[in-house]
Amino acid sequence: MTNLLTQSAVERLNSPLARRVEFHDEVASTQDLALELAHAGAPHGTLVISRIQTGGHGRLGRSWGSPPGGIWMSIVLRPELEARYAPRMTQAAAVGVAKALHEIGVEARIKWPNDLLVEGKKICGILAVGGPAARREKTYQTEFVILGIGLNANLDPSDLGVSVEQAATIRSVLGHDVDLLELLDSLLSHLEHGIRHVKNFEPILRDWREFNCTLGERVRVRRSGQDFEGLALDLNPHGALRVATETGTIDLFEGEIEYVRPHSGDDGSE
Ligand code: BT5
Repeated sequence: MTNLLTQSAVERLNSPLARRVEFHDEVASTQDLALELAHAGAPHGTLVISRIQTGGHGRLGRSWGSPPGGIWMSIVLRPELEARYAPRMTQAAAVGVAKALHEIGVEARIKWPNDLLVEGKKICGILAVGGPAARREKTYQTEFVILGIGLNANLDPSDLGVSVEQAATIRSVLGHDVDLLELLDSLLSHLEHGIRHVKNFEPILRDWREFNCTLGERVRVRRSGQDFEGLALDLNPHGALRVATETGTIDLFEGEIEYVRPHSGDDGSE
């Protein structure tokens, strides 16, 4: 028997990341709603989740297909994190999602910065957006982070409005549906663990190295109008990707990468 994903069922999970739950049947974007709530003072652990999003989006305003059957959620976090460590949040979340997926037999790998892929196809996208930074003692801290997770679960890749060559779902990987409430429970507890370690990042770094599919790849980087190639060397302690290029080693805090595979072309995912 599968559990229904409802407001009260999510509340009963008793997760520190779901201390306040806003469950919707349909919203434009859980991310935009969570952002509004955060600006209005919503506490750490405010979870906005919806069965459907009509205006789900990724980075740079790209649209995110969000029909029924996925987990579309955004969490208000107040991690008291120095602003310069903000990129760690995406990587900590990626590790949390990877662990939850591996537990159910979905061997997803992290593609820097914010994708989880199964055999090169995207099954989850992460969107961590920092709020304003405020000066606290000698450092700048992010007031809040909105952590958005879009996880393709009980639906077909063809439902998503993107090329089926580029998207995977839990159903397409396992050949059956899963209990969304149990999945959410596991996801929240792995995310909570990751977020707790965002200041003492070493354990996350270790897990990230184990789950990633980016290190050791030749990558083409697109960053604010620049376009160059290099070898992905490591994740640095800030959560940035260290890339060896012809002109030296650089740390990428944001940007897009494509894998360069001389014989088969890149994997086409973004
Ligand atoms: C991301 O953006 O991967 C972050 C997506 C975050 C979505 C969540 S859902 C809950 C919360 N509310 C929101 O409104 N957003 C967050 P980006 O790296 O920009 O990738 C976007 C690209 O992924 C698109 O341009 C498509 O190519 C592809 N795409 C769109 N929908 C997809 C899906 N459901 N599954 C796989 N790929 C998809």
